[in-house]
Amino acid sequence: DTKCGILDPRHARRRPLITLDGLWGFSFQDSNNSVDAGKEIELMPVPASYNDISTNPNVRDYVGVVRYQRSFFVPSSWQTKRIWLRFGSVCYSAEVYINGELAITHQIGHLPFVGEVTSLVKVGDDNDIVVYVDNTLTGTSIPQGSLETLPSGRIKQDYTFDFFNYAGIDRPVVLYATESTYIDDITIHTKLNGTTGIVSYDITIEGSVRFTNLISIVDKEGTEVATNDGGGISGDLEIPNVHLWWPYLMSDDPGYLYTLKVDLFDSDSNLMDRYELPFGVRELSWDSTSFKINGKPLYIRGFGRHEDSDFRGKGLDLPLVLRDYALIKWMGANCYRTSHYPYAEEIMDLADSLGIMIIDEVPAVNTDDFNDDLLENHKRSITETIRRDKNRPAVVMWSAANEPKTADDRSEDYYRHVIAHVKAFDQSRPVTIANLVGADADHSGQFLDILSFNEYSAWYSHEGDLEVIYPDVMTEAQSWHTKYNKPVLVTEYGADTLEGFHMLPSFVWSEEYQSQLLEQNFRAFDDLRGGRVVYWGDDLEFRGFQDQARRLGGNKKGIFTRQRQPKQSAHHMRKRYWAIAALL
Ligand code: GCB
Repeated sequence: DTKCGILDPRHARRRPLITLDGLWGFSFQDSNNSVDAGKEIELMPVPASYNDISTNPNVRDYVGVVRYQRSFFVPSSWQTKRIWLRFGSVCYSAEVYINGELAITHQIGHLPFVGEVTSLVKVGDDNDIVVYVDNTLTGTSIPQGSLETLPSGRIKQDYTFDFFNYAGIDRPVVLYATESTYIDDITIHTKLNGTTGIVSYDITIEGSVRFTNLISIVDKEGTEVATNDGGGISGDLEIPNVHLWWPYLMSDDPGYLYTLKVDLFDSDSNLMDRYELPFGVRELSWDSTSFKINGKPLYIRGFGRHEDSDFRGKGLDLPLVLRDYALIKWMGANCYRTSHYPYAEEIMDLADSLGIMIIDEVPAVNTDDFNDDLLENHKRSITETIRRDKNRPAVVMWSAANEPKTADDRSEDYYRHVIAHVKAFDQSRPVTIANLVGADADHSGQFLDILSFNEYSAWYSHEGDLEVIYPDVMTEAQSWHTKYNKPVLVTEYGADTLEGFHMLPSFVWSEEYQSQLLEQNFRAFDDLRGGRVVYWGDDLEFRGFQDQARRLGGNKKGIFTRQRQPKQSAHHMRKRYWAIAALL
């Protein structure tokens, strides 16, 4: 149900919560596909993708339904409460059974979902949970894929994007309890009036108990700075001399967060629910040549990234999350795009508090058809991404798709609907699409606020000819700007590079070639700057799939290895990012 809220229960202060992370029982359900995946692996960690845990290629490449199972105890103190089950994400679709009864279904990976299970669980007793997870991608799933039957009879999943289709219960699973009446959703918007921050809030309460509520804002030190004195579930609060939310290196105290506290009382003044929403006060604006935060032009120093690592695939791994932020700060970067799906809430929380801006991309990568079912799913992926991330100060832009086929005439109507859907939820942030087609052929730019393009000059065309980069990038950026008169962002560029492979004069795949390729791009970015173009670069090595003979174990364009160590190019880009930060 996308009408209800998806508040993270970990920010609720009166809700008991039980984590269901740990080892679950695991089995393959489709014998025709599993070949002899069979009993290879009978336990599976949650959170994690299941593909790389075993040594069996049939486990890695399995297509179809797998079964996760475990038991859990619900304490008797939950007797009078409503009980909820929440998944941070399951790739791709999930059917959840509690004590043998269907409790929740959900499709589309990388997004949280929740369902009420009060009537299904036995309180004060052991319970059984089974989750069927299907990784099959189809012509209408987001992202899309298709199935192929090989001569051996094995069914193979094909898709056109280049990162491995990891599957499983990739993010934490929690069971939590509320009273019968509880805070279901909170939406806030912030703006500035001189030095005063204006926080508009809109709160949804579910349940039938008569309630009163109290809303207040506390600063980082815990001091109350505004309160609504007990009235109303929507309105404005003012913070005089507001401490603004700034990106990393744009202030001495980046990522400043206040907390919106919502208290819900019954008619006897008993506290029924309390939610503490961290938020930042900042205002975004954009025109035909620039993108500003709190009135200051932004120069985006960033990356495209992936949730991707050895063994875990896309499974949440907190040491890795912190390592990635350490690298981002070391680089002097201030932003990344969640290429090509929304990242875990734990990752997003840190972006908010560290001041790392996010271009939040929905999972629509390489959509290449324009049917109605696909459009509905695409819109739902947007609804669910915005529902989850709408209050985050770090999210400064929505990316509605990566490399869609926007040269196709039918894409015009399709993207008119997609972008209108984003705008119906949120007009405070600009919307972009990371495009691959040239400006001349494109049909999407008319609906966007910021134009983004991916370019692989001297890699997918003119391999080895570094001198083509400067004119290519200049022409491409200028033609986007000329056609639509909007700011332009370079969302991807790069060259696959084998760590430790050196060659002079430089040669494709060498560390020297990657550094020189960046250098040529930087030249173009500098000449394009003049307020008109903001840009960013490419990212991390990640695991691909084996259709790609030109890849070595995956995509190697990262300036960091998959083990999160820098290549020569990272030092190079770092110098530039710190130099740019110092100019501002
Ligand atoms: C792209 C895609 C990205 C790929 C990259 C590449 O344009 O957006 O997902 O990884 O190209 O390296 O081919």
